[in-house]
Amino acid sequence: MKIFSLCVLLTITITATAQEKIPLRLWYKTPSRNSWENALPIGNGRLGAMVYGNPEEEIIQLNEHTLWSGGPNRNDNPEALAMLPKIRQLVFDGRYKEAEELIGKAIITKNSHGQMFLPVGNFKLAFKGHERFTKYYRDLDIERAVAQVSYTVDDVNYKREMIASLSDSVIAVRLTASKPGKISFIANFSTPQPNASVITNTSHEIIVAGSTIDHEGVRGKIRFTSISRIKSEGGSVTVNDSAIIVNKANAVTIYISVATNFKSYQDISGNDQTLAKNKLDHAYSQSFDVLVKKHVAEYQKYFNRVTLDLGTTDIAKLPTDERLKNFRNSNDPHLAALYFQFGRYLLISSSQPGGQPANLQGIWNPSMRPPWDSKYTININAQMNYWPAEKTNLAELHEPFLKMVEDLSETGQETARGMYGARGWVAHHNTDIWRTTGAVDGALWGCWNGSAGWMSQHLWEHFLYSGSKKYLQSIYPILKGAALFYVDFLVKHPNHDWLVVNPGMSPENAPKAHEETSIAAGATMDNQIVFDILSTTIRAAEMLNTDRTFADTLLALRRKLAPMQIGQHGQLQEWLEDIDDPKDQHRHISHLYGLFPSNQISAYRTPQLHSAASTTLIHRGDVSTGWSMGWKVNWWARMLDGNHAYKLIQDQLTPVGTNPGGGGTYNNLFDAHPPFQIDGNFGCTSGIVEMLMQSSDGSLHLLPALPDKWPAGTISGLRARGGFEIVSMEWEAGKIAKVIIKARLGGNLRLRVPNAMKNDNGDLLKPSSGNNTNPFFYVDETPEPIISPKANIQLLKVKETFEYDITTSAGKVYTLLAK
Ligand code: FUC
Repeated sequence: MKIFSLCVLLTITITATAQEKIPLRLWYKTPSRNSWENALPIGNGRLGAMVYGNPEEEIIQLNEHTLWSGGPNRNDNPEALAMLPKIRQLVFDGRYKEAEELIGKAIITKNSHGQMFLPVGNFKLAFKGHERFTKYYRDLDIERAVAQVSYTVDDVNYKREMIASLSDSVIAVRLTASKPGKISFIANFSTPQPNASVITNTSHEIIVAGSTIDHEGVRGKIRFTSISRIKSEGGSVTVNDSAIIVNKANAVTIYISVATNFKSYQDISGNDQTLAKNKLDHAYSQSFDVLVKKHVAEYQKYFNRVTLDLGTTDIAKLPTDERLKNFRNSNDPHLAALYFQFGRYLLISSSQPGGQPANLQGIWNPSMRPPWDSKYTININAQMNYWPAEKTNLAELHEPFLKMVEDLSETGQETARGMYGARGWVAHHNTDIWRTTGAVDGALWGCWNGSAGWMSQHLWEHFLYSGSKKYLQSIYPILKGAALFYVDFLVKHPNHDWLVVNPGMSPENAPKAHEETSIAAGATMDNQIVFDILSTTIRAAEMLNTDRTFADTLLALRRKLAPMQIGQHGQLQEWLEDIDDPKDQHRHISHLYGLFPSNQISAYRTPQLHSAASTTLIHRGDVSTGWSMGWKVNWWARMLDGNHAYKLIQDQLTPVGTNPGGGGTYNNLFDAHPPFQIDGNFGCTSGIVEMLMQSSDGSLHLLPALPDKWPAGTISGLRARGGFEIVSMEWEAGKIAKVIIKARLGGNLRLRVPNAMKNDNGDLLKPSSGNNTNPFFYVDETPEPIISPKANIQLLKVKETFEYDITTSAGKVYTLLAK
């Protein structure tokens, strides 16, 4: 009897430890000091702030989403049109160096190479004597989107809480102490903006106002105003020329607002002063507690839609920086879940409807000369930011990006016409808040013109997830414009019967055989993107029952595109010619666009291409820049190889500086290119979904790439194409125990699972047969690849799965259990 009770007791204790809920927090035992990459990000899509948490000097580094250098401008190069035939001929003749030179003169802009996203400045609070702190703690609670700092000085416990209010458009800071009259500090504001002034007033305000800088010949036309106002409870508040001095207060609340005159890429007629004041007054009339309550409710409306539990081990009790250091060599599945949710936190904080899309740094940049201008690189990075949006149930937050695509479809028409004599619209490899669509940086990067085709897929995906025909109707002209460009721009290759993009490129990679230039005709990624935008437009026209003749034109064009090719090493060819170097480890593996985010390469439908993609991935290696590793998590998930995908998560969740020659992660869990670039965060969040659920290959596929490290877990709230929502899914020993799926739109649910399932009433499920009748799961057939006679293709072993067809009705919920 005694032995029995001991056993019971032991079991209970072990289970209790295992199930102890570790909150989703980034927390540390040390302040950030002067390291921006240790500070913690808060944001509401309009305002971003980095909180340093230093006891003796708090720094709140501020950003506003529309504070950019320059003003409305265009950067097309009008010389392109006349030179286009010559450039094309040089490329077809293999005279790449000469082509590159001419492109540098005639296609690359002579105006702005893109404007910069800039900081407002640093709001600082100096606390005399607080360098003698003990019991230090700071965190970012991503379940509530609140940052907190606490410590003790001379037996007084001090606390700071900070939010970037999603409901009230201000940054709010609350200072409290365990004893009355103990809060004394000096507040000031320093701005790196040369055309701004800082003043204080007797309303206990610090006002920063000015205009942004000129850059690359474009006049700085953004005007901005920031007002920080201090509300003190007890004590005294005095003001001098540059600072506000609070003495012996019981508690203090600080409200910070920022506004600019930016209304749209072509309208800067807003009144920054009035806007900043109105926002501030509105927030100031509310207590900090009320603001927090409203903010948390608004935040959780998004955040709580998805939960992920991959299990918890004891290491999860350590501070975040220590967990990061240990991740590679420990078993910390909770950190992977935290990192996944941090990606969602970052999207909620940096991308809100009506605002600007998350840029290379989201909404967090302290520098007047940020890396790559902290703008939008649209040959991968900006798209990657939005990969998690639909599938992690944050579809509304896709809006700023989709709106940017709409803007570009307007500005890019003039670029298409003026530079290439083509209808429709085009954009090159970068854009900025002014929605410039010219070619920048230099021929090696800037001459790539595939972003319109790629970005348009985001609009299409937004439709596939929501099923709204009204939305499809509204975006059809944008899809059509991106396709129309290719109707006019594709040219016949002199040695093949194919229509190709010329000049084009496989972004940023410059093979020896092309004289170490990146210029190409018919690069695989270009072909894949054209295939997608033509297919999407054809499909959209069909679904809207419109434009049949145009769709037929596109269909005829599509037949003339070059198919994918498998080269001599068994690799997916990056270019039209079989010139890949198996030792090439370039960070861009653009031709795998066809594997992810596109679905032209599939384990089930195109096994030879799938094998070639795997060879390419192996040649290119794992460790690379942060975003490249983030993409690789998604690719390995599409290879259905969970363990390799997990290996990439390990490589990514490695402290920056530890991966020789590659990226990693900073202590604040920001992705390191290096330097900080947010795309890797979003890419990895998307990749974790792709490991647990995919819906791009004709079915809803659950646990397609589960690593051995995550044998058991639960997830709720993911969204799939066709309006299906995983209400919850539980798996054990790598098999699905139970899944509940909501069919928002109804229709056939084709389910692919690793183990046999049954209905919760015990009924057997119908095995799948024929094509999936659900229109949102329609997949265009990938043309047969051309295979080099030298290629030795080893088809990959694909794990057995079970596939069912379940007829669903709109709004109904379906529960399935392991058989
Ligand atoms: C592309 C990449 C770089 C970097 C930059 C912002 O040019 O090749 O690695 O991510 O964008």
